Amino acid sequence: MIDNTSLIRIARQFRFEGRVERIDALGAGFINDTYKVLTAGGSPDYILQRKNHAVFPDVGSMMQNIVAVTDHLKRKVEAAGGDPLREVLTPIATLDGEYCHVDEQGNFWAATLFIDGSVTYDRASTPHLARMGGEAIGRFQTMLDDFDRPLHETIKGFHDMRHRLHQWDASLAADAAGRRRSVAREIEWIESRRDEMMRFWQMIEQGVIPRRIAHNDTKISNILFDGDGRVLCVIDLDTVMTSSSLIDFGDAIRSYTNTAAEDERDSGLVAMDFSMFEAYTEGYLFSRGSSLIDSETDNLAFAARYITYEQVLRFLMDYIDGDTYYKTAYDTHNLVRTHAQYALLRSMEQQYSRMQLCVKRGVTHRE
Ligand code: GN1
Ligand code: MG
Repeated sequence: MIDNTSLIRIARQFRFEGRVERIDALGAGFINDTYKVLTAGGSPDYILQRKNHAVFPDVGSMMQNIVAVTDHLKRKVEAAGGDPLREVLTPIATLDGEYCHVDEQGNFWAATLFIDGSVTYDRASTPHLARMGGEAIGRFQTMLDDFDRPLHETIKGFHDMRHRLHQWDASLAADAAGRRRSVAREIEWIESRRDEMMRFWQMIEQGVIPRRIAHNDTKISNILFDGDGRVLCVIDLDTVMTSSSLIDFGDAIRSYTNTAAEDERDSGLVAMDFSMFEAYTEGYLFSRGSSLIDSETDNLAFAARYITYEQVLRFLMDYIDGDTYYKTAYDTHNLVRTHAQYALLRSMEQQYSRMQLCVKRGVTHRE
């Protein structure tokens, strides 16, 4: 925990308007630590974030990505008559004109403008919210279609199954926390699906599914909504990189459709809510359908299984490694997450033909 005096000292390193009055811890991210900086009088408030340097080896490059992408998005929003300060994240520079401050302990800090009147959700409470979320990610991707500067790879092989399975094999071999034997059944969940998951990734490697710029972490809590359930702004741009549009769709489905929390202990409560799937798909195809090629729409439904499988793998791998990546609140937290995420994957597998039909209907509808 960082004490308030240190936080205020760090906040002073940024070009904030107004005097800092209070700093509150915020949000429940799995990776970074997030704070809200409240300023006196009518000055804007800010978000201050300690970026996880163990997860992001080059925070400077990551901030370069974020500045370049938000510049581009702001131009698009402005051209469309929108409000770039509310509809796009605004990174705030440090007194030195950088976008990242390194404190005495070697922690990396970055700041953005706080967007007033915004609400976040951990789960989609209504299909309307899911539809709006789908539309927003579709718009986000479309605005980045003509972004033509190279982006740094902030996390190597983030959604690359070949890379993930390499890491997985190494984790099993190392068995760093001595937990491997206790999770033989769970390991089998991963092993038995290796081939089908690699087949999907190979389509991206071979260019059958085109590489495009994507957000890569589209869970619902990374979207700011207004009080009426409309999307204000897509946040958490740490992983904006080249991957595939399908990855964003899949990761959103993984989160919007879950009937329970990501760490629900009773995995019997976890399932994919089909009405949320339908609504998200409808919204996404509404704003994105006309930009996608057939190989993308054909594999959209599978992308949800792909990303959910990847998430089972990542939670289980972190448990086997001894909880070195995700924040955990108790000893078996990553194992509980593994079980809950696996229940979601099973539910998707059971509803897969319906999911495919729904995408097909949506696509035909748009033509
Ligand atoms: C992490 O940082 P946060 O909470 O937005 C993770 C995602 C996972 C997610 C699981 C950089 O997201 O990939 O899907 O947790 N981000 C990173 O909830 O690893
Ligand atoms: Mg994140």
